[in-house]
Amino acid sequence: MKGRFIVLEGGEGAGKSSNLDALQRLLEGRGLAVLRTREPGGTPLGEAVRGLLLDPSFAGMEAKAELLLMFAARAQHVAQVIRPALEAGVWVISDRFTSSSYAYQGGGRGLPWEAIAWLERFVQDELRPDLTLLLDTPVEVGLARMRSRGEPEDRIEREGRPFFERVRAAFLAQAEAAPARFAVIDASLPLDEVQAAMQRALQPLLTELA
Ligand code: T5A
Repeated sequence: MKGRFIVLEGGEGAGKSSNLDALQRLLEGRGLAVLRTREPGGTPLGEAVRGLLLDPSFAGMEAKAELLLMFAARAQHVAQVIRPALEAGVWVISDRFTSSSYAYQGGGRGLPWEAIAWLERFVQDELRPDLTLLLDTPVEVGLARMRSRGEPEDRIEREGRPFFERVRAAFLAQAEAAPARFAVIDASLPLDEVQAAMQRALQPLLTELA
């Protein structure tokens, strides 16, 4: 049986990193082989591209260049890591995927959705996540959490609040358009409640295994 492809999405500081361990433990506890990966990144080439994308010294990066770099990293990630793992029956958990391109480059930067949809088909063919867990918080909550970590901001984190409001709206619009493939989780709740909601959202996929 093929593996399943699960993506964790959300705005800055929504808590993806904080919840990935719990998600991995939950799946491994069911006896599943799990591969954890991230975007942009996930391969040596993708991680090098991530460095370019997040480097604050490229402050003037064109939105179209940003979009194409995201998909360049994704093309390598899909071919080298995600597809082979799924074919081998491994469950893949990715910290971000193409929904982030629609949210950040589409919603945030205002690039046309048709261009992103074309790149999605070109790079992924029929590959789409089985389930996207969208960790949703009010923008001010996410930004306050992000800043409380005290780490230097990367190029994208330096954007202003209106940008992140557009990103949030674009994530929610995707979830509304495809409710069977998205679960929107209130990530402003305490971590144990967020993780319980993630577990409930995964139940239909886990039930298929029984
Ligand atoms: N990008 C990516 C695009 O523009 N287009 C694309 O196509 C793709 C794939 C990647 C950047 O690239 C952009 C989006 C991003 O800007 P990233 O590292 O994946 O960067 O994304 P970030 O959102 O920057 O990830 P972070 O690690 O900063 O945030 P997380 O993982 O969402 O948040 P986390 O878990 O580190 O939590 C932040 C803080 O909040 C606390 C944590 O302890 C931590 O201190 N916290 C909570 N506190 C209380 N209650 C909770 N429920 C909490 N959850 C977390």
